Amino acid sequence: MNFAACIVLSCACVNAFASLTSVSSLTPVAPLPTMPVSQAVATPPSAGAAELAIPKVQMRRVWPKLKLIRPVQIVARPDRADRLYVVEQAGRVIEIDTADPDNEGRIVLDIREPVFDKFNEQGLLSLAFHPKFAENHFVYVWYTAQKNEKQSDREVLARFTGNDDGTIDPSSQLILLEIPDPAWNHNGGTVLFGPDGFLYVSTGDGGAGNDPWGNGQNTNSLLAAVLRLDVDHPPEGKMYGIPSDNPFAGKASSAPEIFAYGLRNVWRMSFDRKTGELYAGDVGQNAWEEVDIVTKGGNFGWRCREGFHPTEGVADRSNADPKFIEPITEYSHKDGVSVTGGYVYRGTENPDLVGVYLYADYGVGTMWGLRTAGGKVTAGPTVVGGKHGFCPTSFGEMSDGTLFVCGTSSGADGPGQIFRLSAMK
Ligand SMILES: [Ca+2]
Ligand SMILES: [Ca+2]
Repeated sequence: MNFAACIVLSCACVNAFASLTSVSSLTPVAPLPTMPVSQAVATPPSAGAAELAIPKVQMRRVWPKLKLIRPVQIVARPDRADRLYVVEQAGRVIEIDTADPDNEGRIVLDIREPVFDKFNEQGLLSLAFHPKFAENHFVYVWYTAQKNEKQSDREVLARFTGNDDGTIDPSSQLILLEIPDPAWNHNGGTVLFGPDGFLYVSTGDGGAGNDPWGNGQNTNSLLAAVLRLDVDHPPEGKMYGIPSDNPFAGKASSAPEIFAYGLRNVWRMSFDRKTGELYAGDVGQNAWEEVDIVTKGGNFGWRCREGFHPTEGVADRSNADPKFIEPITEYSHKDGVSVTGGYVYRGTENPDLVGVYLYADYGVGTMWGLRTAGGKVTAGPTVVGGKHGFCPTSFGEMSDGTLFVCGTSSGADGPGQIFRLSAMK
């Protein structure tokens, strides 16, 4: 690993790179592509062209008085339509009063200890509110922790409990799961609840390059996977339950927590609130960034496959088994370096945008849109916009479907910013 290269790469490596030298020549402020990225999967639209059009997207800066340091996620508080929580990578959570355009935010959680964020992809990476947060005040977080005298470096899933005033008690931590982590990079990760009420976690393949530990195709490993846990019904002596229809539930040969695997480093994933489909941006290695619709029991190909291609430099890449589920789309490292998965727009203010899945590249700031039906792309992907010099770390969705994107300007350590997204008129 080349940590020095990572620091020099001020923008282009928060969530991505096994082989930093291969991307060190990329500048995070490369011009946005003006043409749609060529794709192998676009199916001719069968409905009317107007219906399937993908509008350009406008980004409007909101809450400019917030002083955010490396914001990595925006999450809507389920019991308050006027509150968003922003996750900072170092381990703080900032609450925004969305009704106040001059809001300066309020720190509602600070767990910079025990979070360990020495290297670029480490830190507090994700937060999810329990669907019944109004009743139980539970939030779930995913972070990296440093080794101590008893434990190795690890990825941690923990629950914290909030107070009536919206703050979250840092002393309320209950650790649900710890996964030993062999390298500083590829730590996932998103935590979120599905429409089924289960908690989904993307873990990352552990790190280094070419998945040297073979976690991607090892169904005994919790790494390189999306896990699905029943946090509401832990059996006696356990921290969580296993949904009975998890693909490996009750099978001794594999980890019952796994929902899907063969995923290199799903940094951001989301459910389409209409269809229930789980969209994931799986960060590529040196060549291809991909978007997947993650299905139960699916094997998404890593480390044998990168995008629609055999992984360069991997000996077992010829093992391109039909069991591998290909992405729904990809883009090459000519057009970006690290995919930030987004959301399908389901708001009401932008009718032209309804049904469009938006995603972006962290390194170059380009934003794309596409439509799908039946798990296949039916329109796009097409470049819908983005912002030159802005590094989008995450999209966020309010309860009414309004979408935001957060990230940093002028590199990973530049000022944190939030933009509201709308269809260009
Ligand atoms: Ca790791
Ligand atoms: Ca794949």
